[in-house]
Amino acid sequence: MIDLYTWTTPNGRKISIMLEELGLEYRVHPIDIGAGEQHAPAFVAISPNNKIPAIVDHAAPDGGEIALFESGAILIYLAEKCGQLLPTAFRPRLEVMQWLMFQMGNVGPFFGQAHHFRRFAKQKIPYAIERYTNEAHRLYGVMDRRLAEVPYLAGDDYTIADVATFPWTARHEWHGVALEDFEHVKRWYDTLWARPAVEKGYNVPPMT
Ligand SMILES: N[C@@H](CCC(=O)N[C@@H](CS)C(=O)NCC(=O)O)C(=O)O
Repeated sequence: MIDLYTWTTPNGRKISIMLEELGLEYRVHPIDIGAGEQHAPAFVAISPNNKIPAIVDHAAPDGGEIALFESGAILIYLAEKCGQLLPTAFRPRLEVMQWLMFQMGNVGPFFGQAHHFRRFAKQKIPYAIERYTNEAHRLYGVMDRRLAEVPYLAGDDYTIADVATFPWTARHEWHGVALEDFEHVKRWYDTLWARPAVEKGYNVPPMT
């Protein structure tokens, strides 16, 4: 059994989608980050950066219990635990790693800033809105060129690089991007939505 600490945000949804893909049993613990629950000492003991997602796996491959934070690390852990969605061969594995790191270092942080300045900041700062909206468009261009060549971000197969990136693109309206302007991303996006595990995992925890 895996305990999943999560909220209705892209980083949280990566892990519920992954758990659904793998068919692992998990218990959901909603951490309401709008209400400050990420700062509770019991949660910080599991996730020292006080952010969701985090997991506790009570049956780690070494026989012990393991707590993990950082969505990229959690995806790699779950993929390795189950031997799925992350190839072991040298070059295919590196393809996945580079597109996963592209998500972790670019897509997540820059789309997140775009959401903050476009939707949540009380003061609307044109410079910040333009900077992060432009960067979001540039990143869709990178993905579109890649997906013009291959069906999935890391190549021929669906991997954790796709699992990590999908929930961010599902918020395309929030970062001011029209998917129709990026036809290859749109094709990939529609393919992923058609996966039952993606649809199920995306709705964890349910919106209230
Ligand atoms: N790099 C981290 C980022 C996690 C993250 O930013 N989580 C957000 C929600 S999507 C959060 O918990 N924010 C609460 C806060 O910053 O106080 C990951 O990928 O796990």
